[in-house]
Amino acid sequence: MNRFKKIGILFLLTIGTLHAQKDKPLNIVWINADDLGRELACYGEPVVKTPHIDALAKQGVLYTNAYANAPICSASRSSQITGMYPTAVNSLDHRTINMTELPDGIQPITKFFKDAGYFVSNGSGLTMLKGGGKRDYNFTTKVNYDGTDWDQRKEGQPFFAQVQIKYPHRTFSRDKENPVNPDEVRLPACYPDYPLLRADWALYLESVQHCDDIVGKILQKLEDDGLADNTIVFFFGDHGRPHLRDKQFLYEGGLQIPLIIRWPAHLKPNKKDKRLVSLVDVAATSLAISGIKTPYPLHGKVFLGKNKIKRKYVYGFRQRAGDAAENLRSISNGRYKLIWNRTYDRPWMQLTSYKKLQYPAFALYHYLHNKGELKAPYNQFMAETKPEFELFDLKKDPMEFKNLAGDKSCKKIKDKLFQKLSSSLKEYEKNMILEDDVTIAKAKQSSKIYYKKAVQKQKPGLSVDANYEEIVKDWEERLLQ
Ligand SMILES: [Ca+2]
Repeated sequence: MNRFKKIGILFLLTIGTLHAQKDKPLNIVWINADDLGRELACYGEPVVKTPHIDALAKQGVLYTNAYANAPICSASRSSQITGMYPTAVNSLDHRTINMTELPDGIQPITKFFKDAGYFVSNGSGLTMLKGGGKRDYNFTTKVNYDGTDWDQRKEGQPFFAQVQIKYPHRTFSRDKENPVNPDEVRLPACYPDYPLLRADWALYLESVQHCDDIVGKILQKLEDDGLADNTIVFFFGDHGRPHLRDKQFLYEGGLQIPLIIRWPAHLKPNKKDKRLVSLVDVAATSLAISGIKTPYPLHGKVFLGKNKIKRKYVYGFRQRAGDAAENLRSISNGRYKLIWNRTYDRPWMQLTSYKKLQYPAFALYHYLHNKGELKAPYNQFMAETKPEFELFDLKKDPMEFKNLAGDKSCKKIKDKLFQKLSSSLKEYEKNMILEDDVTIAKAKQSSKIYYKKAVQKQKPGLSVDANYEEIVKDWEERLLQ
């Protein structure tokens, strides 16, 4: 064989190998941070130190308009793992009491990955995938994972791996190496400036820094395992930040999430993407870019790859959270948001034992309000009832304080959003079983027991019957020393 022929064969062999590598399925990793809002340096948050997540954003695309569709763990996670809205899988009530199987033949997306030959895992970031990760699904259908760590797969097997990070979920953890000074934080404008709230916010940011540490370790593991180049990483929060008017509510702080995607050699690095993305889309997109089809259409929309579609609206869903039974829905086109408070007869600040225990702001608002000292516009949140509709111009009023629902000049947009929301809900809510009074009473009773036990354990010295003034004092002793 002459020299040129040899080189020619070698060239063809090389091309062949490259081609085979290109066609090999890519691995998918979801890094899911519990209760993480967009309070990261790469999203413009001052003071907080998040070098690993910032580096990921530089290597990938940062989504500036990504939203969860339920502002609470279990409902959001049930939606993430099915690619369906939480109402469609009867999973909207937090830790649903009367759990059902997934309806209409709906399956967790893990099944479709497994059927396609993927190793499917769910590991805890805190234990570097040695232990199982948080599930928190509100349905009885089993979600079968093959393991906790991609190391456990067969040689050459592609994987769909979830990494669950318990930070920054409350109870917050101090970061002794990089403490955040409460005097230097930028409190969101939807909260009044009180030392207690600054201290709580600083602790939140320190917990975000713990989250960043773990993200760094997981990305390093991918690198060390030689997998960084053929793995698509999705990093996101399971819903918005764990603060008073945020988590559990359909305001921006409850639904806004960070979303960063690194897809080597496909997505141009260090870019921002302004498109509306819903967290339910991550499932549909992960399957589509892996070439996996589902036997029924998912509610999530594909936003990457050749079959991507533009999403015009994002939806928000809220039902019972602990003792607080609600029925709230929202729709947003990115500029205007309509919230439909179907349970308008009750206050926003009805008792949530979890918030009473964990959120200094819950006690502080009640305490200040009782004294007539909670100022406008913050005191709106203490009203005895809600309006049935709230319409906000997110550009002019990002803190959502000025309700435009009764404004004549906004009638057209309000009607348009309501029409779209109510027609969409006919489809999305058809499998939602509303809890009856007996079930809600059961939830209230168990929340009461939870509060009693937790106070005795976490706050010795504080009476279970302590009033809001006493609870605030207790928080001040804990946080303002
Ligand atoms: Ca959560």
